[in-house]
Amino acid sequence: MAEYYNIFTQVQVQGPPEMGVEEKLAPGRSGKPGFSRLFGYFGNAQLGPIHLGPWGVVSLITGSAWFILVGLAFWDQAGYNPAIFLRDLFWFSLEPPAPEYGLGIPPMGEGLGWLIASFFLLISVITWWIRTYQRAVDLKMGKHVAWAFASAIWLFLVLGLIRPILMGSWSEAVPYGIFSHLDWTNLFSITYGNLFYNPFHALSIAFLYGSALLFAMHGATILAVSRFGGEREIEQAIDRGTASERAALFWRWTMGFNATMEGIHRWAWWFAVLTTLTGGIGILLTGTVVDNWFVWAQEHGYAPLD
Ligand code: 07D
Ligand code: 07D
Repeated sequence: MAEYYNIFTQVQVQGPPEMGVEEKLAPGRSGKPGFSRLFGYFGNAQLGPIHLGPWGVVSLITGSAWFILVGLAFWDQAGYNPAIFLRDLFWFSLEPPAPEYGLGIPPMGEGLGWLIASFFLLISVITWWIRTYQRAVDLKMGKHVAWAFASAIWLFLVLGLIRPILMGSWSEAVPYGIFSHLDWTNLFSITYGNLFYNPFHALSIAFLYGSALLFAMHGATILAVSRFGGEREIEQAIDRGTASERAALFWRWTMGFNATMEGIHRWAWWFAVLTTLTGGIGILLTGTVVDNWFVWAQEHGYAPLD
């Protein structure tokens, strides 16, 4: 029977809460640890304690300020009617200032709300990044999570800060709304002559699709050898057991090539990171260097002339 205690059927052993490494490495942890069997099915059953720290506090406060400002704008658009607020929630939008304001300060109701909310979102995202970096420093870890997150932040900054500044107008930035940000995305593509002819958009898509494929392959492979202890990947990376031997053989026999227990995580990291890294380059070039991607593609032999 023991062989069937794999990651699907693990017994949720529960002892005293695991407090982690020494207290001095994570000062200011808050919350009394609790346990949830349901959470145990999805991940670890223990909840908390959580490290807040000054950066965490700033991030949560400014993130909430952004969220509340957007919510208040929506509430205003709903005419302070809760039924309409719920009905039209996905269609409300907090819009950036109109083009005539350039990078100036617009009056309230004409984009000032968007500008203030954006300021808070910027602080929130940056301080959350510092938090990921600082937690890794304190735990003497590599900074891989922070640098991967930085790649997503790069695209976020290009979309909402760097490109609007280069274009000389906040009106270039993305509105805060569920469907309005999709409309913005669509309009952006149309305005600049079809984003499909932007090779960086194509690269970003290839890395996005590649990330999904790699994640599926890796997740499936580890699950498939979990009965041999495959989910203890890191031990298997330095001391290959039968699980990683079989996982490697599976792929070598299937497609002639196999990653290694360590290397597969580098593949995954780079594919995910390159999605937003190439994407950010593509957006940065749009309207600044290239006005029409279809025309650009024709001129560069990327699209047929007729
Ligand atoms: C699953 C991790 C959890 C995160 C989630 C997102 C908010 C926003 C809204 C206050 C994978 C939480 C969302 C806090 C609250 C308000 C008004 C991550 C997971 C669940 N988009 N986008 C979504 C953002 C851009 C595009 C969904 C953010 C670009 C398309 C969600 C940003 C362009 C589609 C969302 C951002 C673009 C979406 C699901 C920032 C080009 C969809 C996201 C800050 C890249 C999909 C209705 C998800 C959808 C969707 C959030 C930027 C295109 C609301 C925060 C400008 C085509 N986007 N997006 O699961 O269903 O991410 O939209 O840059 O089809 Mg978007
Ligand atoms: C947005 C990184 C920033 C997010 C951060 C998160 C919070 C929430 C709350 C946890 C997503 C902050 C989080 C604040 C915290 C909680 C609760 C990552 C972001 C920091 N496209 N397209 C891409 C495809 C078309 C367009 C990328 C496919 C059309 C524009 C991706 C198709 C038009 C932009 C991609 C397609 C168009 C993109 C995004 C198909 C519209 C971008 C990668 C099959 C009609 C973005 C270079 C990503 C980009 C982008 C895929 C079609 C427009 C690969 C598959 C032609 C304007 N598109 N697209 O990871 O980088 O985003 O482009 O048709 O800006 Mg596209």
